[in-house]
Amino acid sequence: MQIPSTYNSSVISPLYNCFRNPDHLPPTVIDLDWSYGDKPVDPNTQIKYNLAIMYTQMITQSKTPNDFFGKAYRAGDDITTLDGAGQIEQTPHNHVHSWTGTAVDQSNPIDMGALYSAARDPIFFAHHANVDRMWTIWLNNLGGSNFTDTDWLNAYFIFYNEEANPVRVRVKDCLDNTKLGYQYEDVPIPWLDVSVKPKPRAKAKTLPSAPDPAQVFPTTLDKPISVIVKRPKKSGTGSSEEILIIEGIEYDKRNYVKFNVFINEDNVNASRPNNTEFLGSFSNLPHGHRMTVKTNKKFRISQVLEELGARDYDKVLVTLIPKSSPVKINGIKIEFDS
Ligand SMILES: [Cu+2]
Repeated sequence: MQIPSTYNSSVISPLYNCFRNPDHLPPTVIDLDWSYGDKPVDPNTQIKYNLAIMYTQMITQSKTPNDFFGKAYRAGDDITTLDGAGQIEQTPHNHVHSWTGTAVDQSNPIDMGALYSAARDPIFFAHHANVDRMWTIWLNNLGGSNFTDTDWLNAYFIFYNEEANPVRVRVKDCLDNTKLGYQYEDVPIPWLDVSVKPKPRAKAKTLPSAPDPAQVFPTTLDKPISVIVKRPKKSGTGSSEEILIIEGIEYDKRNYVKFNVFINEDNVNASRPNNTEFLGSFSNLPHGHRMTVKTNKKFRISQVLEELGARDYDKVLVTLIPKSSPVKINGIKIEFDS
């Protein structure tokens, strides 16, 4: 879980890039939910956290293609009000970018830490190939399925072939990697093992008092915020899977944005990424142009509440911890999965 040595030798490797965070060169172990300013932990502990993060993101939080990939984004859609990026795009994808990039100038990144400059670093291609590999693992090992939406299947991109002629390649022609002539090495995948799954830090707590979301939002997340959110009552035959929705997260796309989210955690400082109370994070990698966007972040919480011994609670405590410049947030609610 570190930058492979072949990417790190300026003498022998064209894969070397000088614009990487000097504190994150080998043998430093990557932090898959890294925030600017995070203090390093010992390598074995970091590996334990990373395995727990992968279990959460790939198994607990990614039940459908929309969970994994994010909501549909069609030509003509208003991109300033998106309904949410995919779980994997956020964590680990975004954090591998920002962890690898240099921390020299957060407001003007020229490296893996920003969307517009990431592909200047050769390690970008290994990173994205690995995200593709996560998709294949999700399909083959975790019962995932591809989208059937024809807008997605027929979407196309123009590439140049080996004779330098442009060719149109459709998404539906790229879904089976064996047809593309490659397969991933059959290596152990330790995060598939249930033993790495996050464990509750403390079970069945008495929740501290905190305001109702309506008393707090809309607000700017410039300090930790805790609210008590009512759970919906089940009626009818629809899904009983509850989704925590952080609504109307508003920020400028040029900015690095991150905040962490905890559920039923009365002592956030004691919580670690391998605790069930840590739901995950919201993040944005800086883009090149100014654009104010509004989006939502969703977490599946039914299984989490069960594991926290809170199945029968009628309310949950949600805590947001800012890890970047402030964002505006419009509200927090819980709905059944639609
Ligand atoms: Cu990327």
